Amino acid sequence: MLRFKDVSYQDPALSESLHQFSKNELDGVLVKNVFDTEQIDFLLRFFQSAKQRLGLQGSVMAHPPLFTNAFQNLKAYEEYYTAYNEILLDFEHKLGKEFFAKISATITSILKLATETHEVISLKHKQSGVAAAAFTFRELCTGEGEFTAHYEGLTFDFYMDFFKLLSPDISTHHMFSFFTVLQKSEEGGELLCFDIPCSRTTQKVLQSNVINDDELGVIDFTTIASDKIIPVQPAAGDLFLFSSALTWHRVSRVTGPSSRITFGGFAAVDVQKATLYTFS
Ligand SMILES: O=C(O)CCC(=O)C(=O)O
Repeated sequence: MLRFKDVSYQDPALSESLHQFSKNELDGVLVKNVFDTEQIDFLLRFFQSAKQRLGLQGSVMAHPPLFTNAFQNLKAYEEYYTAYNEILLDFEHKLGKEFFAKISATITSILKLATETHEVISLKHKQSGVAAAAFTFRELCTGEGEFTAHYEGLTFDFYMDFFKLLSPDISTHHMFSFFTVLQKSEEGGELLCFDIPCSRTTQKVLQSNVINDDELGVIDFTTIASDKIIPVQPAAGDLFLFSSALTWHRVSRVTGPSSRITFGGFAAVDVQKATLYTFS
């Protein structure tokens, strides 16, 4: 059974919960009330204006230029994502140093406690030296926006060539996701985690939300028994971190009038477990 825990950012039990996460005694921690309304509004306004400046429409997902460097067939997206990523990397200046430093320090202090590392660095591309944005915005628009069932371990095995281009070596088994909700949709856009083993080598994605597992057979994540589903319902300003490399999850299609907007990224420890690397 997946082990998730809720804890308030102000609660002295926060460090203990994050310590348990670092020891794999918890699979996820929902940290309540990390960011206040002013910070959330600021991030939202920043994202909306960046989107407008880039002429982006519809749902937006993270995609660092690192991906476009690694794969020729993604060349068509290069301009789009390079511009998007530049804005993210430049975001410290755009938001104001102090403001950014506070948000970044809050997230990194949580990530450090969650991994028992002392340093947090952005992953870099080996040849180009381009750093991945530590955080990104993701918007799921109504009617089309969703994340189909996946776990990052499967995705990262698929993109192994991409990870070889990164410096230094990170442990993709121990990577995790973190995000804060900036805007919820009135309906849909729910994060659903599944109590289904992640066998990594025995699973094939047949179509969106349907996989074939050598041991478990065909699984349709849209019709799965409710006792295998753990819905996670972060409110705006909460930060959720979970071991996404080894947890099946999906975000249901957004159907309410408002889009769902989150701010977060991925984190992984290097093979020596000394440094934490963030990327998005
Ligand atoms: O809700 C989000 O922004 C992302 C959820 C997710 O699929 C992930 O972090 O891996």
